[in-house]
Amino acid sequence: MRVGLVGFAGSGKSTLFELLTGTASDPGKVHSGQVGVAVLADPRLDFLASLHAPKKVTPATVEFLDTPGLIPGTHGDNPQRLAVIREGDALLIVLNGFTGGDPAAELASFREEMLFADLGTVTNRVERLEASVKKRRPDWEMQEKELAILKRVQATLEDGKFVATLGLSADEKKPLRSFGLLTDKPQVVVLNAAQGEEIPARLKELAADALAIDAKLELDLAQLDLEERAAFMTDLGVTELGRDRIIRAAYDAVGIITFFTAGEPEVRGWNLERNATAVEAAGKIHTDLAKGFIRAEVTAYDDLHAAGTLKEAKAKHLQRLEGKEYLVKDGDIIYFRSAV
Ligand SMILES: Nc1nc2c(ncn2[C@@H]2O[C@H](COP(=O)(O)OP(=O)(O)OP(=O)(O)O)[C@@H](O)[C@H]2O)c(=O)[nH]1
Ligand SMILES: [Mg+2]
Repeated sequence: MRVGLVGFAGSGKSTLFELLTGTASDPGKVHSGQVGVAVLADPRLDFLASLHAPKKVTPATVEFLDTPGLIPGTHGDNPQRLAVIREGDALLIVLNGFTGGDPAAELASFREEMLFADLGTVTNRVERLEASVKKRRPDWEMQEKELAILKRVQATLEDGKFVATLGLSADEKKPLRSFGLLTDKPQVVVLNAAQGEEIPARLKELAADALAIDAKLELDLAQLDLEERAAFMTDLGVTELGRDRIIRAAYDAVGIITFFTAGEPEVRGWNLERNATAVEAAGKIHTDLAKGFIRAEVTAYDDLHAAGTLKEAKAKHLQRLEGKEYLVKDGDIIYFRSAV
């Protein structure tokens, strides 16, 4: 899973990138998208590790992409700057809340840039297809189908609406996939503002789930040792860090859950699309495990946690045998029986 940090120049993307991934932003890499890996702190993993005493503990991770900031005013080369994140699964829009601007207006104009960039991509393709369909090339019927969908998309964008609002089926979306349309991606809106600042009502109207973080302060805090950090947090009245909330929001926006494998060699968290099946989960680990799938032995995390020990879990028969089509739940601990 890959999430692009986007926004206007100077909104704090690179600061947030460093906070999320622990990697400093490199100006030489940002223009083509710099990738960093973030670990979601997950207490469930710690509990599983305490049960199994494994050689290795591997948390689930998400990749964040630092991208070049857009220049306000004219569209300019903003579409090219945004092209860096066309392959991402979601956008994390970072708004500047620390230099006295209006973040709601900033979000509105950023969304206009997204619409403008998508409209450019789609219009380009529509024009090519129209020319091509006229020539009645061998695959013109396929192209005509694609053209019909693209024209609906184009009209939606011209109307100032996001492609996501069209509710296209998976089949209809197929020809759109290679364009990576920005307004079809899930979004997380983050206001980068001084600690304790409220999210303005006007911003909430545009993005009900917007989150606030003081990226610079949290980055400074992250550089302290635990004791100092706790003292500073008490002084500043910080009770919850924004970093973990943001990563969790990214998981939710993309629709990713975590399942676990747990044993002596390794306790590990894995990302999985919500509503994926047991055999798809096996495929995340290894294609052979999916091919030879026999059964999944599944324990719900909450049940195991309530039982407290592996022995107690066994006595209570918490483990269920599930087939290929079982829909994996967030927190499931799975052992795959496989013939390969
Ligand atoms: N006061 C304050 N300053 C911040 C905050 N976040 C970032 N800054 C400062 O704002 C400036 C720009 O931050 P960056 O993280 O580089 O912003 P950016 O979005 O990556 O900028 P571009 O890459 O140029 O688009 C830096 O000097 C940061 O130290 C914040 O939450 N509060
Ligand atoms: Mg930057």
